[in-house]
This record gives sequence, C-alpha cells and structure tokens, in this order.
Amino acid sequence: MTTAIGICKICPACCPIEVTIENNRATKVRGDRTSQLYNGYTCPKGRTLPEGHYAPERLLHSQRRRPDGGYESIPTHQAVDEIVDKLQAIIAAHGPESLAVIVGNGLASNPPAASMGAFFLSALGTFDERFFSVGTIDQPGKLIAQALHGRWIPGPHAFRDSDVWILVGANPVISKMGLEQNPAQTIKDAVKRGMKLIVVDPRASESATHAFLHLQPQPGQDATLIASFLNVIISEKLYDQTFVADNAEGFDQLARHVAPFTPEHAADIVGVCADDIRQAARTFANAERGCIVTGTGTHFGLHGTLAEYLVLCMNTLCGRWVREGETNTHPHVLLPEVPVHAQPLAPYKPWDETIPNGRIHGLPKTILGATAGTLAEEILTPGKGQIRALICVGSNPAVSLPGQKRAAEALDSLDLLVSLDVSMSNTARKAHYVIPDYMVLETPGTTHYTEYTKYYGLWTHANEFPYAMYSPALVPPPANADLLDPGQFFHRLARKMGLNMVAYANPAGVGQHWEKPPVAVPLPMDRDIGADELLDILTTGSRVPLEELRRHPHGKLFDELNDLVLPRQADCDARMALGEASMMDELDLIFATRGDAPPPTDEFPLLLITRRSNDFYNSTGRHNPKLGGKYSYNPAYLNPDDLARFGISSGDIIRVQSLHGDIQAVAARDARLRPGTLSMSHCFGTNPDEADDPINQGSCTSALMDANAEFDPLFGQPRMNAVPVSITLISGSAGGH
Ligand SMILES: Nc1nc2c(c(=O)[nH]1)N[C@H]1C(S)=C(S)[C@@H](COP(=O)(O)OP(=O)(O)OC[C@H]3O[C@@H](n4cnc5c(=O)[nH]c(N)nc54)[C@H](O)[C@@H]3O)O[C@H]1N2
Ligand SMILES: Nc1nc2c(c(=O)[nH]1)N[C@H]1C(S)=C(S)[C@@H](COP(=O)(O)OP(=O)(O)OC[C@H]3O[C@@H](n4cnc5c(=O)[nH]c(N)nc54)[C@H](O)[C@@H]3O)O[C@H]1N2
Ligand code: SF4
Ligand SMILES: [Mo]
Repeated sequence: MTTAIGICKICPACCPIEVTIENNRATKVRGDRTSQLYNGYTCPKGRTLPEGHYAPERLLHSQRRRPDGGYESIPTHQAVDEIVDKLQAIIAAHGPESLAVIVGNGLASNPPAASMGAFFLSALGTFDERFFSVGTIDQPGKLIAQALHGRWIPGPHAFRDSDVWILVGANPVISKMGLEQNPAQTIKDAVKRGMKLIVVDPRASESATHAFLHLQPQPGQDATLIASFLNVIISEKLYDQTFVADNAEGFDQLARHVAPFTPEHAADIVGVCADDIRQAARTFANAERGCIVTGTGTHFGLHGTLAEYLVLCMNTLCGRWVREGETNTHPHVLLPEVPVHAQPLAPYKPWDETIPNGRIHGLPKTILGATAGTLAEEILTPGKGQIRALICVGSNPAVSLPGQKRAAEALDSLDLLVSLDVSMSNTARKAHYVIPDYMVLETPGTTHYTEYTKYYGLWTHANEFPYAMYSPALVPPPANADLLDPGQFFHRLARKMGLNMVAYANPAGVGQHWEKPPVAVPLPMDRDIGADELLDILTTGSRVPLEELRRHPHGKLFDELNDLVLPRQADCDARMALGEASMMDELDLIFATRGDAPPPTDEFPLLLITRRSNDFYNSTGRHNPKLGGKYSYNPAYLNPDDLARFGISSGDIIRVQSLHGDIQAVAARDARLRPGTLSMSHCFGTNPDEADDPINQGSCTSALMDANAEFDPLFGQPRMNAVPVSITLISGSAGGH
C-alpha cells in the first residue's frame, strides 16, 4: 500500500488529494492536509473517485453500434481506423464543414484534450464555425459584456480582502465557481472578518446561509434589479467620481437609462422590498472593497448579457478594480509573464458586421464562435455547411442541450456520431462509435486552465492566488482496458488524414483583449504525443516552467509572483464604456416590457429554475455506485406551500409540463425556495426513445425547453431558466429524498 498526491480534476476547483493505492488501484481519496491553500478540503465527488474508476459501468473498450442498435466491443485502433474512413468519405462528399466537435465538462479532467479538438479543426480550416463548446450555453454573456465594457487588466477586488460582496444567481458553496478552496469555509471566514455578504437568489441557497442580506427575487429579472441598484447609487451620488472620470466614459447615458428603474419599479417586478434594494445598493457602495458578480441563475435567462454589463458598470462606478500599487487579483504562474498596468483594455464590438449572418436564426458571427444553442439546427438544416458528423468529447449533448427532443432528433440523424466518454452516457447510447477515455487518476494534469478562465469574465473559476500544481498520472487504467486519450485521438485522426496540426499554446487573452497572443507550436506528426509532452507544449512561455512545478508535488503558492500593479501607461487612452448603445437599448426594452420572465399564469403557475447538486457534476457521477447509490435522480424541489397547493407530497412522482414538453420527476420539499418556483438540476434522465425512469435515472429538464422558441439574438442561447411550468400528481410516494 502506498499513498500519492494528485489533483482531483473532476471540476476546476482542482483540490489536491492524497490517494491510497493498493495493487495498482486507488482505494481511498482524501484531501491533502498539507496543501497550503486547501487545508485538506474535498467534496463527495472527489472522495468517491475510486468507486467511479472501478464502477461496473466504466467503459473499458471501444464500442461499435450494430445494425440492431446494440453495441459490440472492438479494438480501439480499429475503431479509430473505421472512424477515419467514414470521416474522409463524409468530408469528400460534403466538405470539411460537415464535421463538428463539441467539448464539455468531462474534459475538466483533461483540458488539453479540448485544445487538441480545436487544433484538429484548425488544421481542417473549420475551427471558427465547427468547434462547439458547452461554454456557449453556460454564461457566454460574461465574455460579450466584458467586450462591450472593456476589461480592467489587474482584475476586480479579490474576495479574500473585500468587505462587501454581492452574489447574484451564483451558489459557490456547491458549484465552487468563483471560490475554489473550500468555499463554505471561505465565506464563513469572510463574514467573521466583517464582510457583508448579499445574496440574490430565489432560494436561500447554501451560499446565503451567512448572508447579511438575502434578496429572494422572482426568477429571470436580475437585469431589472441590478439596474435599480445603479439607480440608487447614481441618484444618491454614492459612486467614485474620480475613478469614473479617469477611467470610464458614457456615465451620462447610463444615468439617463437607469433613471426609470427606481427601487419601487424594480420591487414591483422583481417581487422584493424596495427598502431591501436601497439597503443592498447603499451597503455595496459605502463599503471600501468588494464586487457584485453573477452566475448561471442570471445567465440562463434572456438578458444575461445585459445583467452582466450592468454588474460591470456597478463595479466600475464604485471603483472596484485593483489599482496601482495593489496586488494583481489573478497572478500568473503557468500563464506567461505580462505587464500589469492599472488600466483597461478598450471595449470592442464582439460581433462582426462584415460577415454574412449564420445559417441558423441569422445570428451574427461573434467572438464565441459556434454556439451550442444552435447545434441541433446546424445538424438538421439542409444546405451547404450542414453537419453530418459529430465528435462529442467529454460532453453529453443528449441531455445537456436545451430542447432535448430536437437534440435527439438531430443526433439520431447524423451519418456519424462519435462519443469519447468514460461510460455509456445518454449521448454514447446514440453514437455509432464510443471511445473509452482515461479517468482523473490515470492522467497527468495541472491547474493551468483555472488561471486562464479569468479572461472569460468576472467570477469564473479563476484563482485569486499565485498558486499552481502539477500531478502525474497516479494509477494505471484497469488491466486489459483499451483506452485512448481524446487528445491522442485527434492527433491520430490528423495523422491518418494527412493533416499538420499546430498547437496555439498558452494565450493570455481572448477575443480582441490580448495581454499576450498564443505561441504557435507545430506538433510532431510522425509519432504519438505523450500526455505529459502535451502539457509542456501547452504551457510554453509559462512564468514558472512546468519542470519547476513538478518539483513541488503538493502544489505551491508562489508568493514572490504576487506582483504589484504598475501605474497607467502615459500613452493609454482606453476607457471602460458605461453607456454602450446596444445595452442601453436593451435597458429601455426591459423597462417597457417589464423585464424578462413571463408572470405565472393559470396554465403554468410555476417557474422552473436551475441549481447544482453537490454529488454530481452535471451528469458526471451518475454511474458512480457510491454517489448514485444514495439517490440517483434530481429531485423536483418545491416550497411546502406549493406542495400543499397542488396536493403533492415529498417523494410523489409528478408530471412537469411546459409549453415545449413534459417530464416525470420525484417531488421534494424545500422550504428555502421562493414560492412559485420549481428548482431542479440538469443533465439527468433518459433519452426520448427510452422509457421514463424518474427514480433511477432522474429527469431531463432540457426537455422542457425549446432552443428555437426564445433565444439570445447574438449567441442563440435559449431560455434555460424561469421556464413556465405546471405540475400534476402521477403517483404516490417513491421514497423521498
Ligand atoms: N436544462 C439545463 N440544461 C443545461 C444546464 C442547466 O442548468 N439546465 N446547464 C448548462 C451548462 S452550464 C453546461 S456547462 C452544460 C454541460 O453540458 P455537458 O458538458 O455536455 O454535460 P456533462 O454532463 O458535464 O457531460 C460530461 C460528459 O463527460 C463524461 N465524462 C466524465 N468524465 C470524463 C473523462 O474523464 N473523460 C471523458 N472523455 N469524458 C468524461 C460524462 O460521462 C458525461 O457524459 O449543460 C448545460 N445545459
Ligand atoms: N457540485 C457541482 N458543481 C458544479 C456543477 C455541478 O453540476 N455540480 N456544474 C458546474 C457548471 S457546468 C457550472 S456552469 C457552474 C455554475 O455555477 P453557479 O452559477 O454558481 O451555479 P448554481 O450552483 O446552480 O447556482 C445558481 C443559483 O442561481 C439561483 N437562481 C436560479 N434562477 C435565478 C434567477 O433568475 N436569478 C437569480 N438571482 N438567481 C437564480 C439558483 O437558485 C442557484 O442557487 O457550476 C459548476 N460546478
Ligand atoms: S469535484 Fe470536489 S474534490 Fe474534486 S476538485 Fe471539485 S470540489 Fe474538489
Ligand atoms: Mo456550465
């Protein structure tokens, strides 16, 4: 028996773990108590890694679909050869744009594989159009809003030394989004230190437990609420006039457009008290340090970009960006060295008007590239560019794409569907070929990606400390397994197809906001690339060489890299935009239409909202007997008043119906939920051609959505929150949760 130190890479929190290994198998995982930052923290997903790795449902051999719909194991090298033959035939007949790749959260354990998918499509010349990431049905409005507002190079105030913080539609205690290290303890400590935490959430979430003020809004109305915070801050002159004068423009436009959003107007729409709105805005503005940030609860509605833009404006108005002489919030360790001046990168338009609009809904071309909200239509819409082959890598679009039925129709219609996964996921069960991947403890990894996410906007998974860690592969895969790393998979496809791949390594920036562009590194095409070799390539030019990091097996806090922010450069004339025209138009629109979400009706008296389960990472964990053994479904949480109103008890099987579809679900009581809301997590359930199984498989909330009904006009993300639904009883108690 030995122990080894590694990283739990199920989610970007990257907790350091101590793994007990017996006979080449991991038998126990606990937090690395010597870690400087994490102090031994892990969550149930990390602690059950061994059960996940050796689950009976773990996929160990490539699967080929038989004509009768069943699957047979074939050698992985043969599967790759057959896939190449089919891809070449499809490309010869329909062009390279008929092949798409979609990457998802299963690659949190292996971000370089997602990059290799991108480099493969770059080699085919179709990256911009055909590389889909689930990030575009997550919080893409953060990147768009940041482009429109401008990006402050040294970053926002850090959570660790702030005295106020507003969380809107985010629940880091469960999601770890924004706070990577033991978020519950971090929040508790911050509040003890004197931080006033304000939480805006229709549910008294786990993160709201220590809140100074909890606003429990009607779902889908965050933009109106934040506009009213701005109204108070501007009308009571609580903003930082010097910072605004020096670093921003458009104040007068913003002031004019938020003027109608009085606390009374917002209170009426959002369903909270006007005095609480005033108190939240004043508490925020009167504090010295701290930010307002958003999460998926805000972005799954239709005005996520606007809400984010207003959040950026509120932080700018109150000067909540790190200044000259202070410590840079997101210091680089594995990212390259860049100068950090107290100044913004100028706003720009994140869409390109010179290029004809896309095939679907006439959406423009944006910095987000291909967007997952349109994937089903890209497959089903005939004409040049129709997708005929799809490679799903660590993604599960059969349950994660909004509009499950249409997504299934699209996936079923493909000439070739390949899934690279670790189990027969919903998507794998539709694929022609399934290629089994290594799991977390079998691959090397780093914390590189958590440094990079800061470029995608505020409150992403970015780390606030100059901390980094490398982990080698800790255990070999189970004996006789015939696995293939997805990065290798793409490299082999390219080699067999005669393509030259170039890695675009270690960029510091995204869109048109660059601190340092990527380094082009041609990849060797005459041999395999090892996983470790790829990590080295992708961290080219890092501030601390990966080789050096490998000498610190417990990870390291590089305090000496806590650089101080330099003064604004004399020739910098960039200013952050407070009054961007399209955002101001949208503000006027939501004032006129009373916001986003439709009010409850007799037909659909409840609004479905999103949440995350601590035991599952979207669909990852459903095949882990230790996690799924406790309960294997996603409960339909309802306030006790609503349970009583509809004559339903905890544990009953109910039908949830929307305008677009219906699902069966197990009802559960949640007294912390705003009445009138139904709160469920996602990526559960069976496929439309399989029987409903709400107790063993849970329920697919995406079936209640329609990607073509209401969507963002820039990036096509459909309404995924505040979805009007009704519920009816199907049958009595199934056991309860
Ligand atoms: N209705 C609704 N829909 C949603 C959301 C919602 O809240 N509500 N949330 C949206 C959001 S924010 C996101 S990001 C997407 C998520 O969308 P996806 O990323 O498509 O969903 P996941 O369930 O995370 O898919 C992960 C897949 O990777 C597999 N996997 C796990 N570990 C590994 C591994 O080591 N290697 C490989 N190759 N595969 C692995 C899992 O088995 C699973 O099939 O869903 C979106 N869809
Ligand atoms: N344990 C675990 N961690 C995860 C995941 C997981 O599945 N499990 N998924 C990962 C992924 S893909 C992502 S994108 C991140 C997301 O990370 P977060 O954005 O922090 O996601 P949630 O934890 O769902 O928190 C969203 C909160 O918004 C609230 N909410 C719902 N509707 C509204 C609304 O209209 N307005 C407001 N103000 N609040 C609303 C919900 O009640 C919920 O508490 O989490 C990641 N981390
Ligand atoms: S899944 Fe849990 S243990 Fe693993 S990195 Fe995320 S928070 Fe840490
Ligand atoms: Mo996500």
